[in-house]
This record gives sequence, C-alpha cells and structure tokens, in this order.
Amino acid sequence: MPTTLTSNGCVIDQDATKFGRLRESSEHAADGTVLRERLSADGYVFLRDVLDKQVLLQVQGLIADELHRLDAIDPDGDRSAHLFPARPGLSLYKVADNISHEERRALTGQPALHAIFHAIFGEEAKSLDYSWPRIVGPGRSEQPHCDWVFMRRGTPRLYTAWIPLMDLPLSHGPLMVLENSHHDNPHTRRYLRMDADKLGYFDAARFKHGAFVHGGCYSRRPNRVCEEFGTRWLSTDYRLGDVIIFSMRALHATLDNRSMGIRTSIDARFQPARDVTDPRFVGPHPIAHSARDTNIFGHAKQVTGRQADGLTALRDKWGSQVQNGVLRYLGRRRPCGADGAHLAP
Ligand SMILES: O=C(O)CCC(=O)C(=O)O
Ligand SMILES: [Fe+2]
Repeated sequence: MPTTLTSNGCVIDQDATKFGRLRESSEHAADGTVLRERLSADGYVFLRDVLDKQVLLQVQGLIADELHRLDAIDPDGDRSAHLFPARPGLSLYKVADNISHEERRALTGQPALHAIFHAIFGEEAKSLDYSWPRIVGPGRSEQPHCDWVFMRRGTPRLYTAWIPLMDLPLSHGPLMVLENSHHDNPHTRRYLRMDADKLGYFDAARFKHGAFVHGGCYSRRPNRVCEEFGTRWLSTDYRLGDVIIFSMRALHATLDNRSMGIRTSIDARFQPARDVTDPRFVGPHPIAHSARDTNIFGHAKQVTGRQADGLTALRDKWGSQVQNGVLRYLGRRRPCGADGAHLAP
C-alpha cells in the first residue's frame, strides 16, 4: 500500500490510471531534437542528475539563512530525517526574498542549464532576470495552474525549469504535471487567454469544480482536474541535481508537503535570447507581479480613481461593484473575462 499523497488537501488517487511517474530524458540532455520532440509530445522533459550541485547548494545555504531568520527550523527536529525540520505548527509558503539578483543568476546562469536550453531552442538562450526560490512548510502546496497566464507578455517560446534544492521524494511536496494538458483542449482554452495581472478583483473571481478560485489559479481541486482531463498527474522522487522543464501551457501543481521538514526549490524561466522578453521580469529589480491588483481594497481604490483609504472607497462603491461583478460573472460562462488577445501563441 503506497503512502497517502495529497495536494491542496485532496487525496491523489494513486491508481495507475490517475497517477504516474515522469518519463526520464536524462540520456538525451544534449540532443535538441529529442528534447524538442518530448516537449512537444509530453509537455515536459525530466532530466536526472544534470545540474551543478555546488551552485544549488550555495542557494540552499542562503535559504537556510532565511529559514533561521524566520525562526522556521525546529531546533529539536530530526536532522537525520530532514535537512530543515519544521517548527511544529509552522504554516509557511514563501518566495525567499533575501536572495540577491547575483546569487540567483549564479544558479540560473550555470553552464549545464544553459547548454540544455541551447539544445532545446537550437540557439542562444537566456533566463528571465527574476526567479522564484521557494520555501514550503508541512501541509502546504501550490494549486493547479499554467504559467502562461502569469508570463504571457513576451515570447511564447518560454519554458519553466523547476529545480529541487534538496532531495524531494513524493512525500515532501514536489512538482507534478498533468499528463497531456499542454495540448489544446476545451478545459484550459479560455483560461489560457487570461492575463492574471490584468484582472480586477471580480474578473479574477470564479467557481471551478465547486470551489471559489481567484487569480491565475485554474482549480483548487487537483483530483477533479485529473478527472476532468481523464489523464494522470505525473511526478517522481526528485533528487538534488534534477530538473524538470515544462510548457507554459501545461497544468501543474505540487503535492502537499507531508513530511516534517521544509521543502526548498527554485523555478526559473528560459527563452531564446533574441526573443521579446516579458517586461515584468527584466532588470535587476523586476516588478514581477507586484503591480497585480489582487485584493478588494486595491480594486476599490482603482475604481474610485482617488487615493481614498480602502474602506472608505469600499463604502462608496461596494454596492455597484458587487452588482456589476455578479452580473459579469453570471453573464459569462468562461472562467475569466480578461482580455487575453495579445501575444496568444
Ligand atoms: O514550487 C512550487 O511551489 C510552485 C512551482 C511552480 O508553479 C512553477 O515552477 O511554475
Ligand atoms: Fe507554476
């Protein structure tokens, strides 16, 4: 009997029709033709033991500093079982912001990674300047989404590289990809037109699979996503040195971290160097998603057009905004009403 796996609290059925292991492509790491074929057929390539561990460990060390600063590590925890035992009761899902541009660049700029992307694109590759070092405590996960809705303002020739910064078996909440979800399909076709950073509060809100969803998330029910597509969630026991590279259009999520330790990983994005770059992720201090209008107070400020305090603005505008939002929601059947026309690949 395999140990229970969950994602966002939902049990992941490990029947062979619903859950499987990633296909490995490690021996083809330098073969652009095979990598491209697999990206096109599978939506991902998974390469074992191809990255420079020294560089990964340097970033891991910086994340350890951040964890100490956050007082997230249990001093009495079992260090032999977990690199970073989590303080009991800790609830943590965070992008580690103490890691400088240069330090991140050392990782994303490592020759091994560039060689892989050079092979994939058949030309010089570059990473977006911004990358996401993540620290994830017990019980936490990322919900199903496609990266395209967050990064659609540059070239469509863009891929995510998700890199574990420690050994991450299934029980520690690693990444999973929904099989064949990168192909055009009726489920994500409209969702993929969304530009998550352009949505107002109500545009970003909808129901999916019986749950309230907000922003760029596709669904909060990974088990229902799997049933909807009729394909499997694919993951693996990741080890330090591995990388999974996947399509912007592939649905992915993470398993819940069911261990007593903290999960650390980093994700970065790569594209051909000469292609247009999404301006949100350019430069030493990229704005990333900070301009996003994600809360109702920000939305209220925006619609009043003045620097009112959020509550005052809400009092003025609440009635009409709720009404408009409900009408807009009822009046459309697609998951989001965003203008996603530009740059659709
Ligand atoms: O590691 C995570 O929690 C989320 C990863 C992810 O969504 C990505 O790499 O695109
Ligand atoms: Fe993602």
